[in-house]
Amino acid sequence: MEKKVILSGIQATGNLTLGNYLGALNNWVKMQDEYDCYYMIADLHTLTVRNDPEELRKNTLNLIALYVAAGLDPDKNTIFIQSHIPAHTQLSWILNCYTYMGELNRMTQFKDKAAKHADNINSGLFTYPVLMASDILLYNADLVPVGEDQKQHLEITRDIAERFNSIYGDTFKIPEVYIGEVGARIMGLQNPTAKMSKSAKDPMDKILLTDSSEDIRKKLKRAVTDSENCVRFDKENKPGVSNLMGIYGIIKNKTMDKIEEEFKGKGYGEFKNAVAEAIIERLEPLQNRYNELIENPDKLKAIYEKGDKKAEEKANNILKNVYRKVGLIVD
Ligand code: ATP
Ligand code: LTN
Repeated sequence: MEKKVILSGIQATGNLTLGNYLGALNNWVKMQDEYDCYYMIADLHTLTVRNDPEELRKNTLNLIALYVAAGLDPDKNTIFIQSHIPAHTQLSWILNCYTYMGELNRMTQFKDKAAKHADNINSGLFTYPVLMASDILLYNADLVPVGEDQKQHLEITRDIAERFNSIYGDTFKIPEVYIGEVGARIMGLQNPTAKMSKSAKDPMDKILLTDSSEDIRKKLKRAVTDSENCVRFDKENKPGVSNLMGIYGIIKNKTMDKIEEEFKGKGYGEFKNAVAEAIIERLEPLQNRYNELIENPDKLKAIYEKGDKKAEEKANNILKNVYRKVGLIVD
């Protein structure tokens, strides 16, 4: 039987956080044997906010290194760069013509980003979900593993695909969102009611995958908790502690009950230390592999070139079919 197809991606907006790792990458790694996986660097999506061009190029390569360092085997997965496959922007134009302004207006990511970048509410930011739908539909993806925050974008992708299919007959596979059981939403350390985000301005709010052990300890020490001094899971009233428990639980594979038991009668100081050490232990092998790869740009290039080639072939076939269906002349 043919393997089911997975596609996902991450924007090249900066160094990845523990949230990206636990919510996305860590789940991808678990899927690489069972599925035919396509993982891209969403560099075109990154352009929806202002970037320094050199930074963007650097972040794109760093991200490829992080994918591999986190455990994605380039021989098993198709790792590629979105902008290298013209079919993404080509399909995006077509799908724009099948997407309503009203639908895009409801996207919470658009509202959030528009509020954050009030001086640059560009139309790319508005049509971001249409490009994302193109990314997914070009590969006939069955499953799209993402964090909770991307669920709405998957819903609009399905709506666009269904609309297109109902006009032109079966064309696109309708993808399912896959949200991992754990790590779906890691919150900020300083503001535990908002998700940890790699583009957050406050460095204390996020743990980067490349942070040193000292930095991780420092950030955990300063993480916002509450005055109860009791390790108890209660997302509503104790968002800070609950978030740290969530992180610890994923890394140590422990339930919230088990963690409460482990830290019964112990204060936040001891608990935070344990969380910091767990993170450090998990990230160490990843960082070693990352440091090795980043010194070797030729190897990174070979990885994405191989991925680009495979991705392009598949995407072009689907794009051609769409061109034909809507009435464009194809050879
Ligand atoms: P930005 O700050 O640039 O918006 P981000 O940190 O939100 O970036 P994205 O590139 O938007 O990251 O997302 C990459 C992947 O990581 C997506 O699958 C997203 O759902 C997931 N993700 C991002 N932040 C978190 C988080 N705090 N918890 C769990 N998953 C997350
Ligand atoms: N918007 C996504 C990144 C992304 C993506 C995709 C994820 C772009 N294209 C296709 C899954 C499938 C995000 O995580 N912020």
